[in-house]
Amino acid sequence: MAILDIRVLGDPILRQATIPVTEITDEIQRLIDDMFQTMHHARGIGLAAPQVGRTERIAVVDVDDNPIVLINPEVVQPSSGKAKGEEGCLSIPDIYADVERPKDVVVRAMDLEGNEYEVEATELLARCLQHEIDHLDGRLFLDYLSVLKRTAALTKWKLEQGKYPGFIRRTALETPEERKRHEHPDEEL
Ligand code: K1U
Ligand code: ZN
Repeated sequence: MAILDIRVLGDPILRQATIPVTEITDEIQRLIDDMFQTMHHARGIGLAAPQVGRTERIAVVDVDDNPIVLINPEVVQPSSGKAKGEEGCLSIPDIYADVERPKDVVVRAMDLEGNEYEVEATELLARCLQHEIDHLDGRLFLDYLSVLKRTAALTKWKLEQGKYPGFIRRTALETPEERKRHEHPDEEL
């Protein structure tokens, strides 16, 4: 398994629609394993393939220790009731905002064995599933903000983005220990 680099705001791949998966190969299974490891390492509750530079329609989520694989997911039933809640994004580090979305959703997707399933979700899981499916359609939570709030978020992001040359967040090297191990692989910590 591997911790993958995460693409950040400004990388065009985050604005591209993804391509449905037609065959669940060993390579796709490895990608999904790596996505779980990357998401957990980054302390996220979801991760979509474009965030790790891939174009497949795949996402993973893990809310309340309930890991879910989503291959070719679609929201099939959004509730008419809406809810506002705070969102962050592993591709826009340190920027948070309240986003209004359908409160509950039914999502249809395929699992690792290629079996179709539906998940009925409420609260944080519903929000996270919608956030990840948005990534697969090239949408980001910033797109839902008022002009004023989006401008404020983008102004803050301009101050942050220099930390991510080439729009790459090297998640595996975010702690001083990880950086030291990378720079001096033969030294004991
Ligand atoms: O797709 C992503 O960028 C992951 C994102 C998912 C998400 C968080 C909050 C609401 C909706 C979707 C994150 O995990 S960002 C990390 C984070 O801010 C967070 C972690 C745990 C609970 C709440 C937020
Ligand atoms: Zn995100």
